Amino acid sequence: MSDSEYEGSEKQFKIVLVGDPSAGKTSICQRYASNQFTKQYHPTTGVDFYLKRTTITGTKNLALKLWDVSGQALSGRMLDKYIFGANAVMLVYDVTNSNSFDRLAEWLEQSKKILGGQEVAPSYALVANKIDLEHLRAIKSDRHHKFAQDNGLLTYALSAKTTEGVSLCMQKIAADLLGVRLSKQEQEQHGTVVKAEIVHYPQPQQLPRNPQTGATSAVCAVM
Ligand code: G3D
Ligand code: MG
Repeated sequence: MSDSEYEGSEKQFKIVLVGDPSAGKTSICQRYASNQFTKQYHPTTGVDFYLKRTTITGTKNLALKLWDVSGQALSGRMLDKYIFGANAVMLVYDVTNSNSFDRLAEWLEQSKKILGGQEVAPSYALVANKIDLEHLRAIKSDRHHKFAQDNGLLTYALSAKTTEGVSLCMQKIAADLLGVRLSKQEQEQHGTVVKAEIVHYPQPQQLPRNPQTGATSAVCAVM
């Protein structure tokens, strides 16, 4: 069997998400496959599966099978079974958690060991999740890009919470597997515009004006 299967006119790809617990792998799968985001955190045990049907360049029908691997699997015995036959591996980390980034070297090494003998080499993607938490960012983008460059990885940054970048990332990975480029229109279609929240700040109080100096003054009570 080749690296990807045809079922009718539909092409299927196996995409495996790996990375430390809490990096957001399940959230990315749920966001992409069913446009949901839950704040309830249930650690994945073993592996969960998601299926997303999509099209690329308007004509190619794709079934993306997402394998959401438990963060605990790195030290388990089943990792090779989960990763075997993958067309793409997404190395997911949480931008606010430097441990989750540091451990990707090990995830990458294990994945390469398992997939090394494959006829068609899989693609590897470095995925920075939780970019909505910019104020808590622990991994600067230059570290991200250096790791990607050193290891020949595709790179993405996204937020499963706000949806930013999720669909575009998955479509680009799929396009890469097909050996095509997304059209500008597709890039725009899958690039989410994140609406900024409107914050209503309290209006400054009308303070009494000192009739002699013209200055405003406020009374501060120290309790
Ligand atoms: P995992 O599957 O990699 O173990 P999960 O990670 O998808 O279960 O997510 C772990 C926690 O991170 C969850 O929160 C989840 O809501 C949160 N999370 C996932 N993606 C994002 C994101 O893009 N932005 C933010 N702010 N949070 C995210 P809890 O609170 O349940 O631990
Ligand atoms: Mg999970």
